[in-house]
Amino acid sequence: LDRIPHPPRRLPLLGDVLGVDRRTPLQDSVRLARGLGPIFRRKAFGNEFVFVWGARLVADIADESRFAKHVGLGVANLRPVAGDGLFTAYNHEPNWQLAHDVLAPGFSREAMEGYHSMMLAVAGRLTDHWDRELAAGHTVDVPGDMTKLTLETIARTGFGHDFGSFERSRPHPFVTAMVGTLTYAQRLNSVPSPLAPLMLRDATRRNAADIAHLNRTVDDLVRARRESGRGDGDLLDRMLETAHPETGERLSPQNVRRQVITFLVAGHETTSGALSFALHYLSRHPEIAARARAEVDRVWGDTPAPAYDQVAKLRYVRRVLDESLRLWPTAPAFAREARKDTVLGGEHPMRRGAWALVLTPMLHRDPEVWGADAEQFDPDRFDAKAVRGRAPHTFKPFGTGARACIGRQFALHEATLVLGLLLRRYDLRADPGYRLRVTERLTLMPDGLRLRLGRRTAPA
Ligand code: MNH
Repeated sequence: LDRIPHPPRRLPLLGDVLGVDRRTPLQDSVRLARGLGPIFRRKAFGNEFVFVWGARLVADIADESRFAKHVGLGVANLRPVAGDGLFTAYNHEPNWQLAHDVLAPGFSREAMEGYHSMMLAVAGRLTDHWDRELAAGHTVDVPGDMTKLTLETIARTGFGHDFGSFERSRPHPFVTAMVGTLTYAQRLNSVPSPLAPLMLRDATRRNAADIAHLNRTVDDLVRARRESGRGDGDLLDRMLETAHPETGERLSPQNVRRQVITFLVAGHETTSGALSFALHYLSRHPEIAARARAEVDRVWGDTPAPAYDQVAKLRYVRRVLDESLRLWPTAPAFAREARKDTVLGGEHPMRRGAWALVLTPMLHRDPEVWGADAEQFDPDRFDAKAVRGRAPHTFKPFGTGARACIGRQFALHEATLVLGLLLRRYDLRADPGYRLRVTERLTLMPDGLRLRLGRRTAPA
């Protein structure tokens, strides 16, 4: 451990808390990483965290025979919300494998094809809303509207539920409660744990109310389904009706509640951020937007409702999305623990159970992989030839290994479809005064991003 660099000025009890901002722990770590190199330590209130981001070390820590997911920090802080749901389950908890096996078919190609028309319908609500804003001469609230879109998409496709987000002027109370629990979980990391009950008394009370609200929403939704019968084999049907193919076991009611919360939260917040960052970059790079739109016109023609297969054919739009997730992976870190005593990168001994955080935004900017212009937005980094030339484990927005994101294809399909529809319909105009600011609540989101829309100018 002694050989791992850390910030120079340490305070006796507090650790490396100088110059940090409780609201931006991730961006502070990125700043520190630039000075300290591919592996470093940060100490806060007696806890010491190890971060790795150098491509060589990350490739090693991705080795599933020696390392596995670690449920720590932000993820562990969500246990009171999501319990042994898929995202927050410990590796050894039997409900992880059970839920994984029962729910994985809900993300197969066939299942995705089944969600497509609902995704299209939700996107139609968004464009109706944007058409009205455009006609009224208003700018649009990008993160707010992307959150409405992605919440409605996961709620309808997964659970047959309609939150009515686009009919509301304020965020749905479910979203407010969710943002509350995510923000609280992040704050817990920056408070000395023995003092947390004292320092966060009001916040803790609010958090309990937020969790109660999430539970109530989900219980209502499950009750409605039990009364109305089946939902065409959606995720909720699988949770309620499907037995494990080998053991015949089913999810318990308590576990179903945790899975529903997990999917409603994990299934929209990060996709919303990814879409928002992509729209920001498209508005800043008109030449890239023009190229993407030309592809949409070529592949989709003027069909009002692109088919499932026509989405994956938007190769360049997909590269825009990948490049946005490279610079701002909206789930910006994941933790790995040693499964046995081992040596990381041939240099750093780790005992069984020792863990480190992978700092994805820095991995995605490692100049040895991405070059000296790694800060530049350039979707061509993801053309087929460039991808083939890159080492494995250098692009990890969806985590790694057995515990990697189960919703990856879902998110990519949804986001590519929506970007295609928006590019085809609008000119996206940046506010020249806007500087990208990123808010953190475990996930990342561009703060205060608004765009001015134009009716698209004549087709190419
Ligand atoms: Mn998702 C796990 C990122 C969209 C449901 N997701 C992860 C992990 C990352 C991640 C990183 C691994 C975390 C860890 O190792 O601790 N997820 C994303 C991003 C997007 C995303 C960047 C969108 C862009 N995720 C989605 C969607 C869904 C979803 C959409 C559901 C419909 N994700 C999950 C679940 C897990 C997960 C569930 C936990 C999987 C497991 O541990 O088995």
